[in-house]
Amino acid sequence: MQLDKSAIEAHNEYLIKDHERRFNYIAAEVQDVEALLQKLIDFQVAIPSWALGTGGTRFGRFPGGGEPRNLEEKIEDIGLLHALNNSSGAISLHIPWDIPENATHIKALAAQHGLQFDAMNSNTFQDQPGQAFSYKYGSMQHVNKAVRQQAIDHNIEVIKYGLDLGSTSLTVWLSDGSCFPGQLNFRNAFQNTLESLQQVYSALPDDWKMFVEYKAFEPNFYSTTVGDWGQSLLYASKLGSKAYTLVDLGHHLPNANIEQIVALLLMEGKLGGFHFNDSKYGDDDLTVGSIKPYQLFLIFNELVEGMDARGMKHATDLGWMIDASHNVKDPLEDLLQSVEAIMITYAQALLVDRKKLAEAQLNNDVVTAQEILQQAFRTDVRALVAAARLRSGGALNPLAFYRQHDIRAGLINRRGSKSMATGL
Ligand code: PSV
Ligand code: MN
Ligand code: MN
Repeated sequence: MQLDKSAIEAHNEYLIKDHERRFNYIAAEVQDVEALLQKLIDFQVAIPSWALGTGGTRFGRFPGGGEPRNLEEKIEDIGLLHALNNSSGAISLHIPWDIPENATHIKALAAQHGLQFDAMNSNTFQDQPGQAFSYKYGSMQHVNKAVRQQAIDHNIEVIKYGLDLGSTSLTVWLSDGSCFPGQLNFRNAFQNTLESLQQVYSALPDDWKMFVEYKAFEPNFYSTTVGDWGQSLLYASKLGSKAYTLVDLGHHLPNANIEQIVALLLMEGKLGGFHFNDSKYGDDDLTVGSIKPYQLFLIFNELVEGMDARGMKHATDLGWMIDASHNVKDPLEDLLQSVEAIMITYAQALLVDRKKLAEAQLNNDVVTAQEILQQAFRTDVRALVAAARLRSGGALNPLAFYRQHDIRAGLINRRGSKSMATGL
């Protein structure tokens, strides 16, 4: 299904007067509104192929119907999001949840929807049918070399799938670790993991990046072998210049200062990928910006500042992806909300008066520094984000469009009320 462009135009026409009034008000406040709009237009966030169905917990899953039944339908769903917001122009695949059997066909289909292939994700945290060895006690850290080799081979296979699709990065998230004290020799687990990652790294094409994603806990609850940014940075540094740390917002211990972590990783040139979500307790994978919007702003503030300091392009020099799960919401509505939250927060971070902030810092003027940040955070930038969407052919209000056109009902009609997408 492709969205009818004339329906989007009609929607925009209906909302345009109200939009222009709000846009003119905020545009007058912004220094270089054209430059800001262009940055918003350029910014794209990848959607993971596993986030298009309802997520579950170990207590259950409650699918709402019309979920994509295969990779083609997942691409179609992301195409729909992208047609509405023009900011979701990439898809990230998890192997073997979504195997592109016919890469040429899948690539062409994605291109029809204006989508590129973002990072490829490997999976050595679940056992697959027919697999020779179990990952129960880890994969790349495993005491048995044959298990480690199986995990290495899988990652190399994932790179091959990615090459066929035009992807240029591999994200490795390992659930390796231990559940009880004494279970692991920490140093051996680290060394085995490093050696395994080195094997994968040596199969990485020259123009590819490898992202090492860390996570403090779950599914292991005593130790995790890539448990924090220190460990990830150690691996990435030892691996070489194509290896980077990936920050997933939900993967920290409570109250971690993620904005400081981001600043230092950028300073070291070792921040490569970013997974957006929000959380109250752990790796909750909730809608971006739904729980701690000010924290998200502070993180974006460091991202913009740090990337500018290194001359990095905001839109392309980091791998941006949403990594959220939807237990009670329509996944597509939730993803629209997440993308909107990202764009709003990015726009607010672009509004920070960096010259004045630097002056305040040099003068130890704590109050002014806080005022500058909060001034940007408290600015209603929604009309700026909508204007960027309008210019690139999207809908002024994607969520309202989605509801007015009863898109979920159409999907249920075609795919059935019992369809279940693959993923966690
Ligand atoms: C692990 O919690 C994680 O954040 C990794 O990125 C996985 O690939 C993804 O979630 C699976 O949902
Ligand atoms: Mn993640
Ligand atoms: Mn996670």
